[in-house]
Amino acid sequence: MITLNTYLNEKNHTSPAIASAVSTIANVGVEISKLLQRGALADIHGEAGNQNVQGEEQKKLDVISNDLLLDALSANSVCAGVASEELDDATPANPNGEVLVLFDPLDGSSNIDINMSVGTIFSILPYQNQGSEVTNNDFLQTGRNQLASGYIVYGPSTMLAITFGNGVAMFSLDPASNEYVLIEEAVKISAATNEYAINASNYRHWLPPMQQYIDELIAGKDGVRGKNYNTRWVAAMVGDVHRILCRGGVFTYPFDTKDPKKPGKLRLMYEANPMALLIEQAGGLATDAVNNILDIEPTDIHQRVPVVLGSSEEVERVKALHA
Ligand code: AFP
Repeated sequence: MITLNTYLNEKNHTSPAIASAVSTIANVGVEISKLLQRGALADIHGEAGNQNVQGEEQKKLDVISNDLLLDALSANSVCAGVASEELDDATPANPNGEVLVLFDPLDGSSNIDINMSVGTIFSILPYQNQGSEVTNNDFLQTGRNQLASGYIVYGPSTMLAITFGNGVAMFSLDPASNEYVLIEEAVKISAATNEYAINASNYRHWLPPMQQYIDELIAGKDGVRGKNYNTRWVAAMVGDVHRILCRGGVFTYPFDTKDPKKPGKLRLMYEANPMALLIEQAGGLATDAVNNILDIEPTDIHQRVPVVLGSSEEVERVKALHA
């Protein structure tokens, strides 16, 4: 039985600083998992009564999870600063720290109150300005610079997926010992799939190539793709990406014209980039329909981006239709 701590420290998968940051995040994940297990009894349901920088209503658990991660990472000397979906600007920590941590503390907030899967997504970047206090600009690095990325999915069991740029490992949290135990060391996504995830209620706002792609999947055996497809939608990206890492599939939150200020719903730095690295490391692809997600030059820590990721045959088809 290999625990996360053994994996991080004894198998030389990564540097001590990155291992320490991941360990801090994983420990907070145990706390969030316990709160979710108690649900309404832990007073975590309902609205917090504030809006975040994106103008979205914050749930109580968004705020609690954000505070837990912020406090724990700020107290870890390896961390130079953090950026979060729930914080307007980057928060400086130790100016001599080696890494920057970005996170979506609680992905899939609309699932909290209905006892469905939610998650925590994180991305770790090198800090290139040691000795100075971090600013937002320090975080504006492409996804290719990520030293590690991963998520914790809080479902019927709590699981953690992580990459250090050399494959994807998956762990399951043992609630008896509070240890994450390795269950799969080389996660691979099949190139072909017959499952897709999209919120189809936005169909009329999509660009014609995305409408054509989904039309093809719905046509199934009778259309150009020649096989039947099935839809799955968790409404938490963590849940959909977890399913794709487990059994393949394609997930997309594409460009849409619903709100001109939001060219896609998902955030590049703490949602799309960390998931794109996991997906690529498991043999899949991640694109905004034209460019690889990991090559997009960020201009803002909260910028949004269209996302198509998962099994390579499907992602290639979407790219071909958009070319
Ligand atoms: P939050 O970041 O507000 O929790 O939203 C979750 C999310 O960005 C992503 O995880 C889901 O795939 C997507 O929203 C669900 O969006 P819809 O509510 O439009 O289906």
